Amino acid sequence: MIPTITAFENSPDRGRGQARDMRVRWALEEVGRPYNVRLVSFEAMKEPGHLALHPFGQIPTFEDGDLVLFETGAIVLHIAEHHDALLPTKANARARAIAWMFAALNTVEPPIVDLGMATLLERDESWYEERLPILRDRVSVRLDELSHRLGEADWLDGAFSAGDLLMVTVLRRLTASRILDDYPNLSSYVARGEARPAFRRAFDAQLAVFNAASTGR
Ligand code: GTB
Repeated sequence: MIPTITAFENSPDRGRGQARDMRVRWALEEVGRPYNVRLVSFEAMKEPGHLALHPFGQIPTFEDGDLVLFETGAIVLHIAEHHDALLPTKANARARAIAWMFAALNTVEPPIVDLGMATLLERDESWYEERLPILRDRVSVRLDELSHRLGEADWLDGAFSAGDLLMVTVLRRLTASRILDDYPNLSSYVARGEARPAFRRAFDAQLAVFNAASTGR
C-alpha cells in the first residue's frame, strides 16, 4: 500500500522546504517508502472533504489504507515505528529518541514559530520593535541549551533518529533570520541533516511542486 500525503498546491515558502509536509516526505524517504502527494489549495483545505482528514484544515495529512493521520509529530512517529531507520530498537534509546521528537515540537519550535509569525504578520504593529528582542531572546535561550547539549556530537543521542529529523526541520525555520550563525555546532547539525540523501530527495520533490506551479502561472 502506498500512502498519500497532502501538501500545499502553492506553497508560501516558495519551495524552500519550510512547509511541514517536508518532515513527512523526509521521513518516508529515510525509510525508503514511496508515497503519493495530493496537492491542496488554501480553499480546499477548509472544505469538508479535507476537514474530514484534518480537523484544523491544515497540511500535511497522511492516508495509509484505513489509517488517516494529521500532526507531523504523530505521522513521523507512525512512520518511524514501522521501520528501524528512524528509531533505535533498544527500548531506552527508543524512548529517548521519542523524547527528542517531543522536544523539537513542544519546546524548541514554539518560540521559533512565535518569532516567525511576528516577523511575518506583526511588522506594522506599534509594539513590534519592542516585542522583537523579547521573542529573539526566547529563541536564544532554547538555542543556547540545545547547542550546549549537542556539543560536538553529530546527532542528539547516538545515531540519526526521528528526533533529529524533526529538530533539523524546526531549526531550518531560522534560516532567513541568520540567528543560527551564532551557533556553529547547530549550523553544522542542520547542514548534516540537509546533506542526507533522503533530505535532498524530499526537498527536490517539494521544490518540483513549486516550480511546476510557477511555470503554470
Ligand atoms: N501542528 C501541525 C503539524 O505539525 O502538522 C501544524 C500544521 C501546520 O501548521 N500546517 C500549515 C498549514 O496548513 C502548513 S506548514 N497552514 C494553513 C492553515 O493553517 O490554514 C506551516 C508553514 C507554512 C508556511 C511556511 N512558509 O511559508 O515558510 C512555513 C510553515
